[in-house]
Amino acid sequence: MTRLTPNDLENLLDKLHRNEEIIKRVTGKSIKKICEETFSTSHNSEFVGIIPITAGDGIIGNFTASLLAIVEHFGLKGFVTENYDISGYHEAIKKKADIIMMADDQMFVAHNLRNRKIATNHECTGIVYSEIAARYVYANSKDILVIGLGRVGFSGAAHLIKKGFNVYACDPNSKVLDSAVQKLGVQKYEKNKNKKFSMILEATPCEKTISSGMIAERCLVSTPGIPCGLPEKVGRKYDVDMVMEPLYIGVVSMLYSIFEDNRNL
Ligand code: PYL
Ligand code: MG
Repeated sequence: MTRLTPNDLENLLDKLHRNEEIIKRVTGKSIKKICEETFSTSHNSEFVGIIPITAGDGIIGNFTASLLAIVEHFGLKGFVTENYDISGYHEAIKKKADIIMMADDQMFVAHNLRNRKIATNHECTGIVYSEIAARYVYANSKDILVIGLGRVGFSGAAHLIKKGFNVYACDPNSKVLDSAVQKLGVQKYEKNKNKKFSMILEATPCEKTISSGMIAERCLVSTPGIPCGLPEKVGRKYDVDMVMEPLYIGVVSMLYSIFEDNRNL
C-alpha cells in the first residue's frame, strides 16, 4: 500500500472543507449523511484513542495528529497516546478509549471496544468513494467506471455491484481484472468501445489513468488515489467534478462503519 507523506497531509482542514462543499454540491448530501445512510449507524460521543505505530517504515509525521484533527472536526473527543505500539495501546485502554485507531504499513484500523466492530481504511475508503460517485446528481445512467482493482477499488466495485450499478472496470493486471469479473460480475472496460462515463471511481497510485475518451458530458471523478489520476488538461477541457482528499473522507467512513446501528432506535 502506498504510504502517505507528511506533505500529503499539509493543509488537511482546507482540503477537508473544500471536499465537504464539493460532496454537498455533487450529491446533494453531506459526507456525514451519506455515511449515516450507507452504514445505518449514528455516533454516541465515543472517545477515540489514537496510537502511533513504529512497525515497518515507522511513524509518518503529521499522521496521528491529522487523525486527531479529523476526529475533533467530526465532533468527537480524542487523544493521541504519548506512548507508541503496545505501550500506547495500554495507555489508550487505561484512558478509557471507546474506539482505538492505529495503522501499520499494511492495515489502518478503527476498533470499537464497546460493540467489538472493526473497520479497515481500505474497505471503508472503497465504499465511501464509490458511494459518492454513485450519488452524482448529474449522472446520465447507472454505468460507472472503476479504475484500479486493488484493495480499495475492489471494495468499491463490490459495493456498487451490490447497489445494482453497471460496473465497468479496468486494471493493468489482467489476472486481477479476470478475478474481479469472476467474483463480482464486473464488466471489462474496453477502451476501443469508446463508452463514456458520468461517474468514475479512480483508485490507483498512478497519475494520468483517466483519458478524455472515458468522460461523458458531465462527469464526477471520485478518487482517494494519490497522485490524482485526472490529467490537468482533461480536467480543464471537460466539465469534470472531482472529489479527492487524502484521509478525512476515509476516516469518516471508518467511524460510521463501527458506530451503533440506528435502525432499531
Ligand atoms: C492510511 C493511509 C491511506 C493511504 N495509505 C495509508 C498509509 O499511509 N498507511 C501507512 C500508515 C503508517 C502510519 C504510521 C504511524 O504514524 O503510526 N505507522
Ligand atoms: Mg491515482
